[in-house]
Order: sequence, then structure tokens, then C-alpha cells
Amino acid sequence: MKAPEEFKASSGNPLGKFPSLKDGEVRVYESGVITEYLCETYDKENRLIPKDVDERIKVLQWLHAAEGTFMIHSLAITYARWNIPKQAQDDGVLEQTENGLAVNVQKDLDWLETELSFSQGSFLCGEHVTAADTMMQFSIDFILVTGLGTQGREWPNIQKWLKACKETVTFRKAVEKSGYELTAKRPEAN
Ligand SMILES: N[C@@H](CCC(=O)N[C@@H](CS)C(=O)NCC(=O)O)C(=O)O
Repeated sequence: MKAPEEFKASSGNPLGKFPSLKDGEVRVYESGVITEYLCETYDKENRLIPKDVDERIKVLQWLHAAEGTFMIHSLAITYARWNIPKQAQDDGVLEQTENGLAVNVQKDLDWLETELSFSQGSFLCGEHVTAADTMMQFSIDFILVTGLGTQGREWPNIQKWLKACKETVTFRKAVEKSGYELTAKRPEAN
């Protein structure tokens, strides 16, 4: 399950990470910046990152929270699972660590759940998809599918919103093209 070295090298990213974008001479790393670059370059109608200051701030807030808040809190649990030695896991260290780290993840999901109840449409910032959904969808799917800190709790608004994201024609096209599938399988190494 470890990413092959030649695959990592093909990213062009010094850390060997994906996503990685090459657009002509432009190279962009980090999903948030890739999203901003694509929107600024190709979304001439500013649908995905609106021009209006209030709407724009809201979209950018989610765009950055996806990696900067939701992923950082949940990945802490992934790394604990990968790195706490077996003996310590058997002694309950992992469970105790996860219980501590789950607090932040659940607070984040409660925040999203509440914000979704204020949305005037099926998506995070209203009736149509914005860059907020594009970025947040992966982080939240990752947390829920992998059960990172969720401890059996459910967030109905989040489930409904994820379903709406996955039913969009653009999402389905991207899945078809990339073969994207997110499963709870545990990689053997990071
Ligand atoms: N903060 C980065 C995270 C990039 C990242 O960690 N990508 C993972 C996949 S989601 C990766 O390339 N892993 C391969 C590896 O580390 O070998 C972003 O948002 O683009």
C-alpha cells in the first residue's frame, strides 16, 4: 500500500505528494492552492470562488479549513494508529490517545454540521457547488470513511451534504475518469 517511489517522483513535488498540478510552465502543489489557481485561471464567471467579499471569505474559510483544521486534527489519529507500537496499543495507549484527539475532530464536525443547517441550499455556501465543497468533500469523506475520531457518532447534515456532492455530474465524471475510490483499508506504511 506504500506509494511507489517512481510515482512519488512523478509528482514533481519535493515531498513526493499529490495532488500536483502542471499547467504549461506553471507547477502548483498543495490542494488548496491548486484549487485557488484553477478557479482564478479558468472560472471566468467566479462561480467557484465568488468576488463578493462576504461570500468569498466564507468559501476561502472552508477551502483552508479542509486541510488546516479538519485534516490536521484527523490525521493526528491516523499517525497515532500508524506509529504507536503494538505493545503500547495492547496496553491501551492508542485508545487513550484517540480519545484525546477525537475531541477536536468532533468539535470540527459539530461546527460543520451547524453551518450546514444555515445553508440556503444543498451545498456549503448555498445552491451551487463552490470551491468550499470541492476542498471539504475529500477531508470529510476521509474522516468518516476511516472513522477518525468519530467514535460511532453521526452527523446527518454532513451525510446529506456529502451525498449531494457525490451526486453532482462533475464529481461523477471525475470518479469515472480517475477511478477514485476511498476505502477504510489501512496502508502498511506512510
Ligand atoms: N497538504 C497536502 C497534502 C498532500 C498529501 O499528503 N497527499 C497524499 C495523498 S492524500 C500523498 O501524496 N501521499 C503519498 C505519500 O505520502 O507517499 C495537500 O493538501 O495537497
